[in-house]
Amino acid sequence: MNLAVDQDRIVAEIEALARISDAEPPAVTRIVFTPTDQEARAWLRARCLEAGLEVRQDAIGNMFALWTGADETAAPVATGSHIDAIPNAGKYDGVVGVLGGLEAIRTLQRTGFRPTRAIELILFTSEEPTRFGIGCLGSRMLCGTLTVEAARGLTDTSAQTLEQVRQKANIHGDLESVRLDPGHYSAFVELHIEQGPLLEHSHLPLGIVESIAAPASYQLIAEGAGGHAGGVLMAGRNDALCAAAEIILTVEQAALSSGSSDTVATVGICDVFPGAVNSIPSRVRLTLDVRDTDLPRRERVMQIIQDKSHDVSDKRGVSVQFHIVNADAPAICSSIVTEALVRSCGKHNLPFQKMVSRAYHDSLFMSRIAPTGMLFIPCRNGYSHRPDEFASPEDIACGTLVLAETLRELSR
Ligand code: HGY
Ligand code: MN
Ligand code: MN
Repeated sequence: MNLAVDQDRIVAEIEALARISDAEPPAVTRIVFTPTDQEARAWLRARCLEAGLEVRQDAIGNMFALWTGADETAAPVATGSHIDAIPNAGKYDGVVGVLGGLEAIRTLQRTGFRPTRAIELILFTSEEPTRFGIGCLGSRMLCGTLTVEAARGLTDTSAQTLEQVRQKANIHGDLESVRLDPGHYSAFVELHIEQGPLLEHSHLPLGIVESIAAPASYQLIAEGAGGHAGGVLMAGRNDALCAAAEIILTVEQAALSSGSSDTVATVGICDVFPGAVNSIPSRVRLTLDVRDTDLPRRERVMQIIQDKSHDVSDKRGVSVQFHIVNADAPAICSSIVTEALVRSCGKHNLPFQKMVSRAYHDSLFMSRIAPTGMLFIPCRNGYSHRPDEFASPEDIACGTLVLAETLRELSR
């Protein structure tokens, strides 16, 4: 039976969710476990209950909405993404995968289809690193790459522990119960905006992801003597910010000279202490985000950055300490899922291209416990993590249609 996505409804729901935000429209800010995030979760829960799904939440706040299958012994097939948003972001990152997954389920329901395997929609907790400094907190715990002990050691930007934040957000349960075994799901598929310009440049509506680049992030602390901006002559300074500035340019140069455009490196945060106009910076905190599709190449770039940072440290008499936050392997998508996506595109005569995901996603970690694939739709100018992030209703509906078709095949 033909599948017909309700394009108007999914667009209206994306707009409704975007209004649950701590930023002035068109920007969206929705930091995990804030009252706004809780309100958005409650809104989504209501939509899932309306669709007749069984909703539960685990001890780290991952939310699961289950459409039971005819064979309750069969491992479900899952889809999903995130709704948390970094400050001053757009309304589509993550949301397209959650609301697209819900609409894909409703589209199948409207045809009278009954899955053999259950289909489960997952809302992952804290895909963005904004609050706890590490991305994909919920999916890392689901697949076990983040241990309960390591999770308990996390603190947020206001120095609250994960436990304190969880309690305030009224999320309970034993964190040990979050982890799912390999085989818990038969497959996982995530619909997401590309967050890059390639599909738009190719004038294609769909991208089938073959691999997800390997992300690593570090905190870098530079410490010098500081002192009075007037009284300390230039020759005697150990200016932590000047050292950090040299290191930031080293980061850029190391990525540019890696030999591949697949290497990217970014210093996204620079905190200066004491931050006074007439005081020499004595302490600087930088965050470093380095990614590559090739793990050994990423490691080589990191080594160059660390070696050159220590040269700057020696030259300037400023101590430099690296603290690793995460260093993950890339993910190779499963042919079980990518071939089902190809067949689904074929059924609807929709063109696509195979591609790499340069952003990380919860799929990076779901691939550790289930055959995983991703389906991209274009976003205008490739913009994301910006208020002018945009995906067209037609592209969202097209991605949702192929997702529905793929879930139909994988749940048979
Ligand atoms: O940073 C990322 O790749 C993702 O958008 N959190
Ligand atoms: Mn994002
Ligand atoms: Mn995302």
